[in-house]
This record gives sequence, C-alpha cells and structure tokens, in this order.
Amino acid sequence: MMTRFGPAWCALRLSIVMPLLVAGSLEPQAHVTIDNAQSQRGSFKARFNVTHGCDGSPTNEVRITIPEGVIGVKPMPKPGWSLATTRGQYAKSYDYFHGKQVAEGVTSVRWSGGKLLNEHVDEFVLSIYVTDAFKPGDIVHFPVEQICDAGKLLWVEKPAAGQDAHTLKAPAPGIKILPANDDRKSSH
Ligand SMILES: [Cu+2]
Repeated sequence: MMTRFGPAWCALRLSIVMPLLVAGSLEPQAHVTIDNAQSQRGSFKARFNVTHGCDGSPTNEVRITIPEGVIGVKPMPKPGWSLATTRGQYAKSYDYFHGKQVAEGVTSVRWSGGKLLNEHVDEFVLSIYVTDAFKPGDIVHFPVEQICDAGKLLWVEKPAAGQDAHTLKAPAPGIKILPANDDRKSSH
C-alpha cells in the first residue's frame, strides 16, 4: 500500500486522522489507561484508570482480559464492588518464582455492582507477572470492557505494526516492556 500510493496516500491518511485527533482532544481525559505503563518482565502492579463513563453514563462494571503470557494475576478488591475471576489453562507452562512451572491461572477479572460517576475517576488494580513470552519493546495489551448504566465501551483495539496507538478510537490499555537490568549492563 505505502509503496504503491506513496506520499499522496500518506497525505490523505493524515487528513483523515487529524480531525479524529482534534475530536479526541475535546475529551476531558483519555479512555482507560494504566499508570506508569512500562515495566521490566516479572512482577508489576497495574493500575487501570477509568477516567470517564459511557457517554456520560456511570460505570457499573469493569472486565479485564488477561493476555497469554501474563501469569500470577491477583486483583485488588474494592469496597462497594463484587470481584470475580475466571481461571483457565494457559497455552503453555511458564517459569514463575522459585523455579515453579505454572500452566493455569486467572484469565479474566470482573469488578461489578459498583457505581462510578462520569464526573469521577477510579482505579482497578491487578498484581501481575509478565513472563518471557514478551520481549523488551513489546507492549502487553489488556482488553477492557466497561459496562455502564446505559451502554458499554470496549477498549480492545491494538495498533498494527508501526501504527500510533493514539490514532485508535478505543485502544486496549498496554504496558511497554523495558530491557532487564542485566540486558542493559551487557549492552555497555
Ligand atoms: Cu476516553
């Protein structure tokens, strides 16, 4: 596509994308995001921020899908919300702490029955372990379903290779994997 249409195609793309960005910037805050969304592999506490409701409607439920390669998931309970997890078999077994092999665990988490007004923010926290299924530079995406009094929002879009996540209408929040300390040393 790029080689066939060249600069004209890029210019066209730009003209389509720009109005979307302008419209997006009118939102008071952006979407569902993760605080300090970068980490080495291993343990990480992922704080998912819900920054607005569904077109003004309050949020009652937040569901997070755990991607393959993320293990040892423990969600933080929240007063006023019911907490449930689904467990399942992983595609393979992974090294965990103390040489332990783990082949099953939490595959989705759901907080429900609460009420988060559009005017307020709240965070939904997972303790996770990112395995070596991910390499430094990868982004671990967590699809999120936000269910409201009226309607729902699906934060499930993942950028294609080379695509800027900011151009997506409903990006899945993600964590960027950083090089391990050992990798950094060996690169000197
Ligand atoms: Cu938003």
